[in-house]
Amino acid sequence: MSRLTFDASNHPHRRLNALTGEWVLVSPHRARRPWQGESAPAGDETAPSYEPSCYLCPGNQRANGAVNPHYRAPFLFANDFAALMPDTPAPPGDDELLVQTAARGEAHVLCFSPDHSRSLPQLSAPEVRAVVDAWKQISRELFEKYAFVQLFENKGAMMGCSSPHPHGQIWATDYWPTEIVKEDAQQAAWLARTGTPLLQSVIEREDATGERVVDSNARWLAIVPWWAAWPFETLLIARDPVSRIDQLDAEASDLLAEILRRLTARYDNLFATGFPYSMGWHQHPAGSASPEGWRLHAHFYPPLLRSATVRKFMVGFELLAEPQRDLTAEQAAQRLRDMSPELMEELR
Ligand code: H2U
Ligand code: ZN
Repeated sequence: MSRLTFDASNHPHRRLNALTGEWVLVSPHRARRPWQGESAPAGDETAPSYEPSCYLCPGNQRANGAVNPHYRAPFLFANDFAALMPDTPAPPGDDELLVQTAARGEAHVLCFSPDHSRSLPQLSAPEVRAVVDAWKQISRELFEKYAFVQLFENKGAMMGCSSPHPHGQIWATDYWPTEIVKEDAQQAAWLARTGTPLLQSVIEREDATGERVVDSNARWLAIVPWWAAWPFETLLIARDPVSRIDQLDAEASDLLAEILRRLTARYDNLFATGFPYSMGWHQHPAGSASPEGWRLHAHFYPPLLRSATVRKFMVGFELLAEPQRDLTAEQAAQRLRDMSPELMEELR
């Protein structure tokens, strides 16, 4: 028999990810383990603005021999090693055990800036706005042909990113990828049950308590979601009823650039390093039965836990059973909120 009352910052519990329907185990008492608190810079010596051996810098030759133009704004090109092709034949689909299906699409690379050394928090507001505009345009074009468009950025060697030159990728598919299938079903069910889009309900709740808010402006809300699995995972949600990035008006686009700079600066400031992550946009897939249930949002999944070099591994129980975290979402949000939204001097 237990006479203890539940304390979310002390007692193990599970939280439901409302967007995917999956659970995460939270073990906050483990965060009380002694913490050596190292936050030494990872020794990123300042990169040059132009790197002769970089595949992505202006004027340089790529791995397949193509030469980049001397671009001065975001530069988009078709991925030379695309994971998807527009015209692959369908495999035979008649085996009930070894099941396969066609996968067609396109992959592109978007260099955020000609400058090899400056990523989102180092770019000016107009430069980040230019990235937003490039995302809007390529997304609109690809959704004319494909069922889903994934805009994303892998940042940092720790995330398997192959080049430090600031860039993102765009993959379009003629099918709904797994995460999108889950989010579509969850958002449709919430709208049907409550009459409100799921992420609108999240915004209202998070604005009211502020506990998990990291940053906010008139058009955007950045939170550590209730169900975060990665230590400093965040969710950036549009306040407007939009479900595709190309629906953002000029002011929402400017304020997106602003909050992206502030959020990524907080990340970099946290461990005084170029903070690695995978981030990407979720938009309503073509053919969704419930596009009104969708709300445009971006996920940031950063691996770092305690310092520029100490990362969280999703292994053991996490890999075999379900994701687990020590730090609560509220504690992580507090840490990020306490960081300056202006990049620290030595990282500029
Ligand atoms: P990452 O940084 O996440 O590794 O992605 C870089 C992408 O750039 C990767 O998909 C492509 C790779 O195929 N690429 C080219 O298309 N051409 C090149 O010359 C180098 C890299
Ligand atoms: Zn470069």
